[in-house]
Amino acid sequence: MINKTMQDAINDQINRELYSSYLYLSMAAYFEDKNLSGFAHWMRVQEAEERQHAMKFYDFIVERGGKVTLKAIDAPKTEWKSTLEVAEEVVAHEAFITASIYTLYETALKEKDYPAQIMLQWFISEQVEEEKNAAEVVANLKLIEERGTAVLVLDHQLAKRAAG
Ligand code: OFO
Repeated sequence: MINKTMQDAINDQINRELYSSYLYLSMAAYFEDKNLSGFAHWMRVQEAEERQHAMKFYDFIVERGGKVTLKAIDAPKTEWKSTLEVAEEVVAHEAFITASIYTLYETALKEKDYPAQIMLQWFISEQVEEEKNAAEVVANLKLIEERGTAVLVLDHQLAKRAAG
């Protein structure tokens, strides 16, 4: 059975994952409004992944005989200055999530919660991928300095990204 310290920490992480989902959905809405459907698609894929992350944590608590407690999700930002600013915010947010996963892992070590350590290893690997993907978009955007047609080429490329 999961102990209270670990349960509370994971419940907080569920909230962070759901906030991530909400933030990325807000970014998708920003891009839809700018008619950048490829970027919007990228954010929709990210948004769905974050809900899956939240559910992985949710299921883990349930499987370990604990109680999921949902908390209020903060309202996300709705406006950004540019496409680059959004992408940079995704990178910063993923770095924040990575730090929170590491803190959870440290708690799992301290609490000698071995199943939580195994479960969190999946997230540690996933974060490497998430940070890399977001950093690539920032690098591409910087490269083309947001010049009209080049942004559209990148938009087209992102539109092909498969879910999962
Ligand atoms: Fe984007 O990361 Fe969740 O965990």
